[in-house]
Amino acid sequence: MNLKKTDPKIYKLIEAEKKRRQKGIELIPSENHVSLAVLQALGSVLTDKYSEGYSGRRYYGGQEFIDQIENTAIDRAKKAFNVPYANVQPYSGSPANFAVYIAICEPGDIIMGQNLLDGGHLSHGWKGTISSKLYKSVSYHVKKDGYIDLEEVRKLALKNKPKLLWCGATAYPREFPFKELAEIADEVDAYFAVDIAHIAGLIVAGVHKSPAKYAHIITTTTHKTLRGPRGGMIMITKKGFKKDPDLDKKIDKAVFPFGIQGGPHENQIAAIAVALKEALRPEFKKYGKQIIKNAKVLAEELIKKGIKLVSGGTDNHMIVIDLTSSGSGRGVFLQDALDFAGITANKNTVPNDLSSPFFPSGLRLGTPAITSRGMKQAEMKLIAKWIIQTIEIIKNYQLPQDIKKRKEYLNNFKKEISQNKKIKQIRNEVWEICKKFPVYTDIV
Ligand code: DSN
Repeated sequence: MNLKKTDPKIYKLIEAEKKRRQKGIELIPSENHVSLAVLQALGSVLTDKYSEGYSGRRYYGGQEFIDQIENTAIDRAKKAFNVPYANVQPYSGSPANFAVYIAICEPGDIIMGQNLLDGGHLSHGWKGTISSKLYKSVSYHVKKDGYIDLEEVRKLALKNKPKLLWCGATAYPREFPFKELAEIADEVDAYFAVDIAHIAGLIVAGVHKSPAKYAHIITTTTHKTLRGPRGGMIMITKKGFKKDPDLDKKIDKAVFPFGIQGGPHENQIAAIAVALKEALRPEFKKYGKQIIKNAKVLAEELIKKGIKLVSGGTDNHMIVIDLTSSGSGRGVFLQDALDFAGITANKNTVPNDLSSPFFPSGLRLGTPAITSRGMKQAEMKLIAKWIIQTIEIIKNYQLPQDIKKRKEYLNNFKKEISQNKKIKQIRNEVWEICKKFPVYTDIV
């Protein structure tokens, strides 16, 4: 029985989601549209298989083909990122990062990462998360200009002597200073782990520098610029093995059986293998270049109209709009209004945000998904125009100071915006453009 007959409710919802994507513009920088080949591998019978353990040393029988699939994914990851070791089993990025902690830290050890409000990731020690409860977390920040404050990183590292220094972020639009951070980590004998989740595809495409020479450990998700299925990987560099020849055993064990998860999802691993094959093709270099070209044009167009961007622009696939000049906590209005206009983006904190991550003062945009659809500079100019028009439409809405009043205020805002003529017009214009750029959403 196919899905349509077995479960019409879920079938219809999936179809509705496909339509939403086809009719709208996806600007969430951590999302992408995978190829049909990736979808086929992900939706394959491999989902049935239990394969706890590693190739050649599993706890279940029937691994003849699974081992070959996982080995292929590992070989391609090693080639793509120029590293001698890869573990492709982590379910996603946060679990991968957690396996790194388990492998090299003891509870109570000091870790350092980029502050969340400055673009850093939750799993790099943000307060309240398990990474800050089990380890003593010290956060570093960006400077007024939006670039990582290397002087502060060095001061904090010398003072705190961390066991682990993270580089990597969820909202950092500039190239990461791998070399400089590695020098600081080396100075205090810390492990230097680089989380390349956002930029993995850009690194493979050769349009962002690689951390392979500088880091000991590299973690990543596989579904952002790399354009694979949701998933995670942990890699060890030559430098990592020099620091700790047992690092591979420690990482393997931290993933399974002593750490973060049980059986690997081999359908996901097969789909990662397919995505890596695609990323190793020459066309992917063009794709990476176009992602950045598109982001730069989008940023320039916004700046021309007086929109403030964190760090004043972008070097990668991402742009962070800073709305603080018109009041704090306004990212939520822009995200919701754009949603009604058929443009999906996500609210995000900006450095020194006086509001909270749930009501942040910024909005994050990214070009990986629209570039996969084939959109180029001309479309970026249109998208910038629509965003600027939407910013104008929401300009008089302000978040109530009283938190209890926010829900009702936002509900009213959404009601009004959904009826706004200009927003409806943008939605129609978005749909007209989207028709020219179909998204692959069917498994053949
Ligand atoms: N949630 C991811 C992102 O959007 O960047 C990171 O975990």
